[in-house]
Amino acid sequence: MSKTELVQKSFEIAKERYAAVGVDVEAALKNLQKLSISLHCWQTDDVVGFETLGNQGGSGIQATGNYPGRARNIGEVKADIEEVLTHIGGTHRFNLHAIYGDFGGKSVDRDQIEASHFTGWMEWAKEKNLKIDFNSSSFGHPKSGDLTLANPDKGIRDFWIEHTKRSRAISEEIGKFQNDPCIMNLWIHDGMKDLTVNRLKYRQILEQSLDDIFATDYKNMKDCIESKLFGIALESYTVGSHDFYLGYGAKKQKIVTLDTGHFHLTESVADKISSLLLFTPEIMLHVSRPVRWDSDHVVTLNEDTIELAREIVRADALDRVHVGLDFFDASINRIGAYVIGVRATQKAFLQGFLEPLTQLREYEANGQYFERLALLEEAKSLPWNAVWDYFCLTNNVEIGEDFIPAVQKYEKNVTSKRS
Ligand code: RNT
Ligand code: ZN
Repeated sequence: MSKTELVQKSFEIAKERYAAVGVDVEAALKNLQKLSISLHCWQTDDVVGFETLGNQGGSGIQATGNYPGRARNIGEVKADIEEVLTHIGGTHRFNLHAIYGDFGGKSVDRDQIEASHFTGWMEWAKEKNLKIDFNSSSFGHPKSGDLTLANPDKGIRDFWIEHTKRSRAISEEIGKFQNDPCIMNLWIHDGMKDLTVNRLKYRQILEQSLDDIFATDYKNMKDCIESKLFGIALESYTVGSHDFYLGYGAKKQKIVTLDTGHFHLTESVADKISSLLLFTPEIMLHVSRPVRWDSDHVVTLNEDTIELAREIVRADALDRVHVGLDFFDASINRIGAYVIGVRATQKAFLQGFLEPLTQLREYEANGQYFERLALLEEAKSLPWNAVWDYFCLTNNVEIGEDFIPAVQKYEKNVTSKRS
């Protein structure tokens, strides 16, 4: 039997198994097809970007590894993303950072960036049927230091306020151009390596800076604010903590970004979805994988990711949740890293879509908790993978591990030739 026939046959069997527990597999496939994942640009080049000075390092984030083949210019980033897209089904988005502008070899400081630096990206994205999301970049700059928007020094603070305002204006232009809101994420590393006696003061400054930044209302972009537990060399205090942004987001109706690597390792990010849905307008996700700390490992199909996806599906909140990825592993093939991470995220959502929710909720309503737990357990081994293979087949992308040689081929022909 050919692989195609095998996949089709397994799919037909899976469909019946799922129907027996009340799950409509075709509906699940439709939902998966609609799931648009924002591909972060920064896995292509280890978060370096294209400013003439280059990322100056530091500022709380760090890519580790020196696997050959990093993208060195905009053309290479585009080529790499185009390659990634050939291995994943669905229609997706592309998440740009401000430092990835097309500065034409000129030194354009962060308080000088304009939409014109991103028109090339916009045109390319349109051609590739991608929608663009955007991020202001506070890190890796001579003025980054330990404090940016929360800096008591007005000169430095104003520089970053200007950068962030411009990032919002650029996002608005992108949103207009693509006729779809550009989701702009604001993450700053601000914090302290050692103990501070001014926790309140920096948070007050940050609140004021944000109020100033958000004073202009836009129609074609949406603001997200991303918290963090700690950054490298900023271990003792983070100004933009989860409590801070949760409070700010609830009060000012801003989208709170949940980066799955930004919490205590035993804290459930999945559990936060249902609360945020009640008090903030929408949710942005940075799906990542922390290994012992915010290590930004490639997303895999682990329990945390599956539970996160399930919670979104259970809350019927797909139209209010933006799914983006955030990892940067410089120690393995970077294109392979994307393909693994996107496919793992899709698999997690597919498992969410295939959950026998009606039956589970019926058990719960009846107080049948043994039955609920039993079905939850059995659902884990229902043949979701047959549905996944069918999704890949119908999307004309590799089935299972067949994407490995495809990625190897690109490495041989393209990335291995970069010095
Ligand atoms: C850092 C945050 C942030 C960055 C990107 C590059 O810890 O997760 O989202 O990873 O903006
Ligand atoms: Zn993040």
